[in-house]
Amino acid sequence: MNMAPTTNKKLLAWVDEMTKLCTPAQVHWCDGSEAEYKSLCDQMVTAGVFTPLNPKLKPNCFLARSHVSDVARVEDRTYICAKTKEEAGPTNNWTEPVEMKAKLLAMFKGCMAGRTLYVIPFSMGPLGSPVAKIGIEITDSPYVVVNMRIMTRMGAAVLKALGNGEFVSCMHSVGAPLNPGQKDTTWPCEPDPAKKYIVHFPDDYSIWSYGSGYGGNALLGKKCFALRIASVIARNEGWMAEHMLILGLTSPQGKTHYVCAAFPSACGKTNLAMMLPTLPGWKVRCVGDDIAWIRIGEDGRLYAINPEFGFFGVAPGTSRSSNPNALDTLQSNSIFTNVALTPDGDVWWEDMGVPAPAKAIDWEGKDWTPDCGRKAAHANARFTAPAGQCPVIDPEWENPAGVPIAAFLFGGRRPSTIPLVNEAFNWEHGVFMGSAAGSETTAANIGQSGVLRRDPFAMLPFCGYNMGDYFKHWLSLAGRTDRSKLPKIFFVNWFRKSAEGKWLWPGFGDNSRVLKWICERVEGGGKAVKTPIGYLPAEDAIDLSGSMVTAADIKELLRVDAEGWKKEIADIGSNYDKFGAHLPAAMRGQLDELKARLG
Ligand code: SAT
Ligand code: MN
Repeated sequence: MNMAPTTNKKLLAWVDEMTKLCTPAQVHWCDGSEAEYKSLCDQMVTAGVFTPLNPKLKPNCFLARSHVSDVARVEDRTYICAKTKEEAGPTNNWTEPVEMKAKLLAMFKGCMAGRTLYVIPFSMGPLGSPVAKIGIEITDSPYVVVNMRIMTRMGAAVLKALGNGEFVSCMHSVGAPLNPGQKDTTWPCEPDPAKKYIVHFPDDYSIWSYGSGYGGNALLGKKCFALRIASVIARNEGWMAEHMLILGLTSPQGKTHYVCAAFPSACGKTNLAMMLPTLPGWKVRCVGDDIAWIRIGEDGRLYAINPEFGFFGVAPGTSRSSNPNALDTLQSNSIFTNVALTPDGDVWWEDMGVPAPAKAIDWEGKDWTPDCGRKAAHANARFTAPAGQCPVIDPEWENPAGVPIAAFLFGGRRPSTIPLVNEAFNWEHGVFMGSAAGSETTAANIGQSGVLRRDPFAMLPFCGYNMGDYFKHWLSLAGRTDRSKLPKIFFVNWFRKSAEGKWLWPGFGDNSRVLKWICERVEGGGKAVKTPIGYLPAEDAIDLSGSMVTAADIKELLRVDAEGWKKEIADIGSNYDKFGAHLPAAMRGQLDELKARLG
């Protein structure tokens, strides 16, 4: 046990209480140093948890394989334990908090036997930024410690910044105590899905996660803190915690606009965030790929920071053609989970854009060949990579004040009805667009493929309170600043198909063509036509120079499909019904006005 490097009474008392509850063999306060990282990685290599990759190909990189029962975030085991079910709202699981606390205390009792309890001080946001917030995660997983060091600013400097201040307490255990003499498994966890719990207490800003060691279930700074708990803090304090990428787009003339975009999972957020534009002379720079914390600045504009320090990206599908900058980011100092291992000690996954190796070890640790009928990597295999290694990381990405936001984008995977890009008439109409967002499910989602799932603001799994009240919070921004300073709002859809089922839009780097029009609109230019659904680009307004998109395709991409919209309106309306009295009247009003405009 190392000495507690803090005099924060609340923190000392909490760590003491949790140590007594979980009865670990030892306690380790993480200092966040390189030496500590190395020693934990070495320890996991010795234990067989980590496989070091070939240092010539992937220096300082490791591969981990999770238990087959522990491969993704588990939404059905995720709870928002507000005082009442109504406060949690219709889109969240809820249990009465006193009852849930009792259940958790029983589960955590003795749960770290034979293991080390690690105390991880971390900052979401640049250290010392007035916008940043500090969390302390307690975990019994060294895998979590090393991932947290990549994903957050972590260690001794955070404790110093914390002083005697407040922190969000994040309690985590893999839920696999070790009896004396018992041999550990390479991925300890609670294999019974019904015994995993990811629990949030919005009233005391605390998180308890039990039974899983994977991703957002275990790296508690990300979805649990920076979205679910932060959305509650943001509502209470008058700012916003959003599931959005942040990118800077620079024109050939050198003018930069920052854009925040919210898309449900499997819509290419990481790809857009670090895109290589096909339009000559245009540059995209990445501030963040997943989460934005947004505040009103002194000048009345909205400013965003990326609270994270790394990328936790989906590996399958990441290739030279889909996202060359992500591939360059993960070449060193990265952790890979549930991808395949090649004979030369490199990693491989499906749709990596390089030929499959003749043989490999798959994500379950089994021998694999291209014709064996199984996928080599799990569909939700991930890389954890330092954001600072991204070749197009924005020079302002660690600016403690954030970057000024010119536009918000909402989007989803929508094969029909929704046009390529649609600009809201005003703030309220834009909030309506966000509330109506949805995406067709893919094989990467759990459940049936090809059904439309409404995912307002891409926050369905991440809003820490009643989503109807969250819509209200968005609307309230208009009353907190000069309306003319608010970002313009757009709805985009890269996934529209023709009647014959062919993709109409190339996507990826060609999305820069849409971003260019958005920047023109922000600057007061860009040709647009007023339609019943919003301002659409005039037919020749999108720069298609050098692209394969035909005149007929762009016409179809920008067509108002009145019949489709009637169905859309009915579906949005029935989704609204579930919010009852919590749905702001302005949202139903927007829906009625849209209906009236369509005639
Ligand atoms: O596993 S995470 O929740 O961190 C990421 C995701 O689900 O997109
Ligand atoms: Mn996400």
